[in-house]
Amino acid sequence: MLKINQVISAVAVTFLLSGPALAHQQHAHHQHGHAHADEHAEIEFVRAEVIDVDVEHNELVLRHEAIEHLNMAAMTMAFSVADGIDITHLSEGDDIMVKVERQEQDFVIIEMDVEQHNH
Ligand SMILES: [Cu+2]
Repeated sequence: MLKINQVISAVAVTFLLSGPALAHQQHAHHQHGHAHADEHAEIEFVRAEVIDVDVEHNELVLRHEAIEHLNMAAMTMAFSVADGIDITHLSEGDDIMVKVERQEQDFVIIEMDVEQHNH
């Protein structure tokens, strides 16, 4: 049985860890709204973390947040990268912003923004 102060500190730690993420989601939600959540929804930037870089096949494995216009929940998956986007400078753990477009059975990164470099 946990003592009450242990419970309180566990809650406090959870809040501290999730605070910035929650703040970002709320911010993103304001930008998206629901007015554009139809089949013609514009492609929005989504935040993603680089899990793996495959320069040879021009592919990225990303842990991405929910992608509204694709009706896709947050997950880790592989993406093709459009010609003209340079992924050679990316490495595991980088935070990036991407615009993803569905092309037939493929999900393609058509725009990319690198948020920060740790190297
Ligand atoms: Cu996905």
